[in-house]
Amino acid sequence: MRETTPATYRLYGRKNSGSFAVQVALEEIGVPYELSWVGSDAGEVAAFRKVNPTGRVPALTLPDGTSMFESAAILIHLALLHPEAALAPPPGSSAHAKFLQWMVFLSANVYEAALRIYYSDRYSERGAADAEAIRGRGTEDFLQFLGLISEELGPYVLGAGYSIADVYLYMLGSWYPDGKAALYERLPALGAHAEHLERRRALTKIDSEHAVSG
Ligand SMILES: N[C@@H](CCC(=O)N[C@@H](CS)C(=O)NCC(=O)O)C(=O)O
Repeated sequence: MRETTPATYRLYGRKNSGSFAVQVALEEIGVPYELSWVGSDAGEVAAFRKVNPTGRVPALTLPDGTSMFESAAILIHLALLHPEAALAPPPGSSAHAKFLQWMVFLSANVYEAALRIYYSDRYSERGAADAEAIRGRGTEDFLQFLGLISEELGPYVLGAGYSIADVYLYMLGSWYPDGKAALYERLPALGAHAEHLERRRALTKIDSEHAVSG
């Protein structure tokens, strides 16, 4: 009989980064995975570009050896591949359409605004000279986009039903520069949402490992 090594996922991440939501998804699915923390120094990032040419985390190597990046794409793929984990409504349903809508909204708007906050000097040829203004506008946009989704919570992103979009939202909110408590004061619906999520074992486990700031 042929011996095979059990195929596993390999998640490339960094503390306080977008790998948080992917790690929670893998925990909720209950599949084996290995974790590679990618350091920020130039040599490590250069080596990591073989896995993800953008040099950014998260990236996920699938059990067949394929590597993929973009946090929303990874989460959607995992949700579709592991329907038993109920990370998303059934594909083709209207609820799944809303799931896709919010996943892309969070990635294209909230995550993007967070990058302007944390990498503000990259957004102008003048570098650090314009960073404060860029950070300020990024923070305003971040709050505006979160405000928009917070009005839809009931208590979850999709209403009564939990999905991995909730973990994605929770993670992004935790990046608010003044901390989670200040964000929840501004947007109480997000605070109530976080209380629901903090009852989930996988999330609290990874929250303590990542020590997401806030
Ligand atoms: N659109 C990408 C953004 C990924 C991204 O920018 N990740 C940040 C950490 S949260 C990163 O790797 N930053 C390092 C850098 O840009 O040098 C995604 O959703 O995965």
